[in-house]
Amino acid sequence: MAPTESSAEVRTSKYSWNGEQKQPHGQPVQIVWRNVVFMSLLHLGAVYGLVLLPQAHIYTAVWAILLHYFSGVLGITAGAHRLWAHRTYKARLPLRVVMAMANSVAFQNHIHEWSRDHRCHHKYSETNGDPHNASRGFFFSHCGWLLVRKHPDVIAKGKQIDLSDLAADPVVRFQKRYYLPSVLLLCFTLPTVVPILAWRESLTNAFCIAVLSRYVLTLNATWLVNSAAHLWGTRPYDRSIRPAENRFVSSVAGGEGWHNYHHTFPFDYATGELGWRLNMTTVFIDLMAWAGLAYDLRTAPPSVVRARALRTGDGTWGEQY
Ligand code: ST9
Ligand code: ZN
Ligand code: ZN
Repeated sequence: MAPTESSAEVRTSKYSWNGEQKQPHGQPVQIVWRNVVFMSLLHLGAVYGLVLLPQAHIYTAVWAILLHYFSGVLGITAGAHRLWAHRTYKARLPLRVVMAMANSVAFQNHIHEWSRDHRCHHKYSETNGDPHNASRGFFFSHCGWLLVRKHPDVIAKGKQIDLSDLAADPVVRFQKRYYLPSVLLLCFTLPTVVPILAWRESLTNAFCIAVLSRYVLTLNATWLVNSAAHLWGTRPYDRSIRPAENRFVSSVAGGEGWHNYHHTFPFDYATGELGWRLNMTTVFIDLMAWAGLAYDLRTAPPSVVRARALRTGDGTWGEQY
């Protein structure tokens, strides 16, 4: 049943759970029940996978962790985020192909859609044009935005964003065209079949641990960047914006929790100024550059970072060293 305007108002409270008043979005919330059911079942299945863990083969757990990092670091942070959404460096064809495959393992929308929404997030941050507008609270920015129809501003503003570079990349076009089959094969089928054939794992263990628990782990690590790292932490580079430096999020999200830095210097491939510290993705990109597969890495000069921190930061710059 489609929710009415008044029922939507009952559902949306005036305050975020950190006590800040939310920005009015002036729209009835239209819940997409298919997504609510899918996400709920997925999370229940993921918990069941954790229950099965003690009786599973140790290799199944190792396999799930490997898939988590492969999809999270290559597919999302180094791939969709730092390469395709922000163009912070360039990558040669073989690396782009592997990262596009890893992106399908992550099943977080294809690269074109992910990058489009992420460019909206940066350009219209914390307004109705931001798909996961954190001024609407923790839950909305974490995963609630995937359970409701988008605010019309997201679509209207998003249409003004230049996506020609994505349309020109044959790897992005191919992955978009064959997205569903690639997800069925790389996110669901192969992760289940490998443990069954290679170390005789049971179908239930393989599917629940290497698919459901692993997928939900990567999703929540990613979502924390949009929720927790937009709420909690210091703001050494720009105190006027919500994104913050969040050590916990950086440790679980491959280095993406240095979010005040990232929103201030979005062109920087390292998304932080602490080098390899809690930043596995920077380690990966540096290794790829060393191997000649990544090049033209862009960074913010230290003098510019320092000047900006002294001018607009909250006074905590330097404390992170
Ligand atoms: C997921 C994404 O989880 C997560 C993104 C996170 C970002 C994090 C960033 C920081 C990086 C951190 C990385 C950490 C990694 C950790 C690693 C650990 C080691 N502009 O969308 P529709 C138009 S996905 C312009 O259906 P509705 C467009 O024409 C999870 N236009 O809107 C579109 O048609 P098309 C799995 C736009 O109907 C049309 O509108 N996936 C824009 O309101 C309709 O679009 C899901 O759960 C725009 N921005 O539905 C799927 N947007 O696409 C969830 C739309 O054909 N999605 N248009 O061009 C849905 O079901 C729906 O999108 C909806 C909205 C229900 C949410
Ligand atoms: Zn970004
Ligand atoms: Zn952000």
